[in-house]
Amino acid sequence: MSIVCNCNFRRQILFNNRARLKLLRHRWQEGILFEDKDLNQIMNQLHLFNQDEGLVFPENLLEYYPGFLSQKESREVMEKIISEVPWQQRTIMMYGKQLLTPRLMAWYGDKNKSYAFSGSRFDPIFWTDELLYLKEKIESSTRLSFNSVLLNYYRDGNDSVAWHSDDETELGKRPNIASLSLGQGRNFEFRHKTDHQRKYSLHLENGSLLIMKGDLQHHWEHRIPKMTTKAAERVNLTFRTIF
Ligand SMILES: O=C(O)CCC(=O)C(=O)O
Ligand SMILES: [Mn+2]
Repeated sequence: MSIVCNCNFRRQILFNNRARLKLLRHRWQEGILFEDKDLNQIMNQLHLFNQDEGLVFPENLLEYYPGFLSQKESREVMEKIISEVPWQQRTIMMYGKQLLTPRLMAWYGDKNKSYAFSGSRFDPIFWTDELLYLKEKIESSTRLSFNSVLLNYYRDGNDSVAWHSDDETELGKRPNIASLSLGQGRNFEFRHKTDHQRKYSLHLENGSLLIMKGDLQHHWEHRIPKMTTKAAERVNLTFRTIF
């Protein structure tokens, strides 16, 4: 896991360790046991750095929980989802042109929770047991609730998602979006809408959970860029609330 910014490498490490520490604290609050050695290792690493540096990315916009699912469970869930979901490659409007999405997609959720973006409308397929299990696991850990999920299937490193923000009106003003990553680790890049020099990259690992919240979608765009090296498949699930 690494958060990369164009300013300070030490801050990246600090961010990673704090995010991990927060996950462990969170698990502790949930009454889930974790190994002391994990915590000690992280605390020791934290002491290597200047405590005053602060977080690179504000915690009120973003939380990152690596290892939300185990490596093994993540791979198993990914294989099942890939084989069971009726994937579609959609036509969307981007930069004034009709383009095929460079990835496969599907939309699941409660009845009547349709979602439209970039000129493409998705009507929901009703929850499978697998997706319902993941939704409930995320809901009980985060104390957030969701009624739908967008699935993206990146077949290899050539698949991607272009710069965008998830700011459609049906998601509400400050949407909470829980993004579960399975399979190949990929870089998730953010840039500020009015200052593209303010750019960050978070490596989303197999089994990690990212919570996007607050004003993130209002002020920042994100993307998954294509990879220049050979890459395996990845599935990303973004749990959302449609109002
Ligand atoms: O694949 C990801 O991690 C992000 C996907 C995404 O941003 C989206 O579908 O809106
Ligand atoms: Mn998005």
